[in-house]
Amino acid sequence: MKNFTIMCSALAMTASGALAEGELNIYNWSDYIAEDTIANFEAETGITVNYDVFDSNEVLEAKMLTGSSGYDVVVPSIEFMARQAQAGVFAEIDKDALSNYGNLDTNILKILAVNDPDNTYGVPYMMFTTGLGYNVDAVAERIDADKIGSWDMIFDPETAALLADCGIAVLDSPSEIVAPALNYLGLDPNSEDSADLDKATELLLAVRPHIRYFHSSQYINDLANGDICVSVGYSGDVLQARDRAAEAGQGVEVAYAIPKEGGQVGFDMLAIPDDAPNPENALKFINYILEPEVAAAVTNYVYYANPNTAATEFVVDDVRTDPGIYPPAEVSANLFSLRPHAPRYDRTLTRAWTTIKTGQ
Ligand code: N2P
Repeated sequence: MKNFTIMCSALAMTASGALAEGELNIYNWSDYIAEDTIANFEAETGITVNYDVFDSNEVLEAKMLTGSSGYDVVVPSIEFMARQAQAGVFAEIDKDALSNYGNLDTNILKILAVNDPDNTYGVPYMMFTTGLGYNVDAVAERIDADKIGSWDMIFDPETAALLADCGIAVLDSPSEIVAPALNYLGLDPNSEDSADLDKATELLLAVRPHIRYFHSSQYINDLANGDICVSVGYSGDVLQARDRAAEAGQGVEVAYAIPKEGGQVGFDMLAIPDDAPNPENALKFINYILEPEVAAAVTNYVYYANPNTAATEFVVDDVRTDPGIYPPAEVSANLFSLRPHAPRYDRTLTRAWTTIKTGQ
């Protein structure tokens, strides 16, 4: 009888706890959180998390602009978030509800405020660069050493032709591929001039026959397994591929290079849709991510740098000193960031991207 009473009260507590704490629906990039972050948050708060993933800003943007996504926390890159915020998609962040907000790097907040005045709609989650992932041996067998770690691996038809047989993959993201193509041509990566876009399209069409596929997350496993030898990829994703290759023990060595001609540096933001069903739980999650140990654990697991000054002491040495994760000043000087597109340019870009992908 006594056991039964204890059982009943335990059940009542669980039920009332679950009801009181409720749910949280998160839509994040794939391979972008530590394996235990969500479970730890659930254990600490009693909130039940539904966690979905995407792999490109364009996919997330389509959901946000349609509305009624059902999500409470989403993670757009800053240049996409800025435009979506203008369209009224996001709720203002209640910073008073974020006791850990002061852990954020104030210089980074200032940079982000250029696109999100007063940091109204977003809290920075992680930082990334977009560069080149490659199979060290396969590439060395095929091209000259001075081409390795250069955008020539993707944009120079002669170099790409030498790599085509071992497999080239490219992100399925017009914004993040056309920008480095423009930069490679010596043009402004943020140009919205249609003559510039034509030049970038021409460049990409010239290498199109050598590109095996366009996809924004498949390259992690394919690089790790040796099924492709080069991919345009996000810094941490390529470094995760490097680890998966080492763990598989099949002799595949993967490396990441921020191209010598320069590459994109970006910030992904935690934002709350205006129609989020559980906005209070969204703030609890964002505040949880801002805890130094939590942010550091994500960085240590996914190999993306975080903007949390207080977290740095918890980032392991190998990660903190990896130039692919925390680029040194001389490399950073060569990086560019993206600005929000004008809607009109965006439509032209989408058309150009279809031309590039279909190769005609
Ligand atoms: C995670 C990719 C995040 C960086 N897989 C691109 N925003």
